[in-house]
Amino acid sequence: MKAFIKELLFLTDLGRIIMNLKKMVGIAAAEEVKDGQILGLGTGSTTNYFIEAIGLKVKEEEIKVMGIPTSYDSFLLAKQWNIPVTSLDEHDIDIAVDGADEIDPDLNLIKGGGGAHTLEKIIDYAAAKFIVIADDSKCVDTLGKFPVPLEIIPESRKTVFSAITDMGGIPAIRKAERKVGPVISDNGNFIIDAEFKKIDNPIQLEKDLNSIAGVVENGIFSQMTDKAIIGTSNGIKILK
Ligand code: ABF
Repeated sequence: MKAFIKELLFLTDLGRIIMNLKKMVGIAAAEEVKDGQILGLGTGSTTNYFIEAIGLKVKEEEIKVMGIPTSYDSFLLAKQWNIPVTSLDEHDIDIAVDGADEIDPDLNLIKGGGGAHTLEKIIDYAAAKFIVIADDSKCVDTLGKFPVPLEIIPESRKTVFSAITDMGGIPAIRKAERKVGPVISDNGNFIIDAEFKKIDNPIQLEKDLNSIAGVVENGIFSQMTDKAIIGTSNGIKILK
């Protein structure tokens, strides 16, 4: 708690508000979890609050759950909170909880700002129930302002770029901050970002991008979200 208060002191007013909204939705999603469930553990700063809230439930309420992490980051956080970790080989997922970069009114998403969207998609899509959590800055009328992340096989860069350009997108290799070279995914591939500006048909674009040879997975998640828990300055809004 002390650390949380200290963290707040260093944030701008807007940063503090968004952080509180993220925490609020992380806790709200954790309240939906029941003893004995298998959880998909998403990635990102919002989902981190969900994982922490589950960790507290494991510690204080002694609930027995298991998590299937969507990245090394969520794996490490789950371990830190003593949440037992399992895999899709061994268990089916009851609920997956994950963040998003953009959410449209039909609950289509853009994800992958953290570069973990391939495993996120495998785990989120496999869950009996997929809940997305976010602050309301992520809600948009139409997807596309946020570029679509794609994980690609490094050798396919040139041909993938030209296919994306033919589809009206502007692709760019994601560069690592504070480090030379491209971002490398948990699976050892390149992450690229493709700007489409306005995506009128996310269902079709999700399929089209995955049909390009060399694309491992793209960050459009269409028609798979069961529920969105959105943090607003007036409290929590539920979209279904
Ligand atoms: C992951 O984290 C992503 O797929 C999405 O890119 C991002 C959202 O980040 P944050 O919760 O930090 O805003 O869920």
